[in-house]
Amino acid sequence: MTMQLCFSATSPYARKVLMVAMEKGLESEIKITPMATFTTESDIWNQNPLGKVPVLSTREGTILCDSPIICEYLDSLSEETPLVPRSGEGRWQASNFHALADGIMDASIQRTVEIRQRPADMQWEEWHTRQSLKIDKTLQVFEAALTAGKFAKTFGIGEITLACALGYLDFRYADENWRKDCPALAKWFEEISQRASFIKTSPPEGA
Ligand SMILES: N[C@@H](CCC(=O)N[C@@H](CS)C(=O)NCC(=O)O)C(=O)O
Repeated sequence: MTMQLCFSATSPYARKVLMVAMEKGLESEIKITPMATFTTESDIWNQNPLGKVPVLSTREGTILCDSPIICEYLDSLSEETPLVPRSGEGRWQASNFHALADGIMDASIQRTVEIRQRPADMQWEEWHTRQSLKIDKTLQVFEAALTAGKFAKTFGIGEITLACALGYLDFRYADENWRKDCPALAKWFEEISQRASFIKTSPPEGA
């Protein structure tokens, strides 16, 4: 059965899933269906009771609703280019990097929702500060891990997710310049940004 991906071009989680599909050579098996989010009118509610993208309808027709589980499913479809080592310490390292980079996305999305959905006179400054603290602290963890040579030699799930999280910071918060305190990460990101899967999934400018 053709897989179907409920997608939003501005969602870093959806971008991660599509990048995973591309890195695994599965792109041609997936029909991409754009979905509106943050509205009760959207068809996304018929796919996911949480009203969020991404959602994947699998080869078997099972509906998967959260990006980590979708990535795990796609990775399981072939032994080629495994995105998570199948066993050993590397497995937990990769999964932890995945969770931390997802956390950068979570904190960034919290800020974006606050800024874009909530009236200007109801903005809660402390909330932005708290989310920014999470982002800054996690970026420093990645900066230290990269400097200590702890990134995977291949482009694994942790690296893909981090690339999407940094891409999202550039997309929504370019003026805050995350690069200033993360020189190693900035250099790594410049190289990673040349990958076809990253270029092809860039969010549309001005969206
Ligand atoms: N934990 C989820 C998060 C997905 C998520 O928050 N998606 C956002 C778009 S970036 C969304 O659809 N939000 C709509 C809503 O919260 O109503 C995942 O990893 O897939």
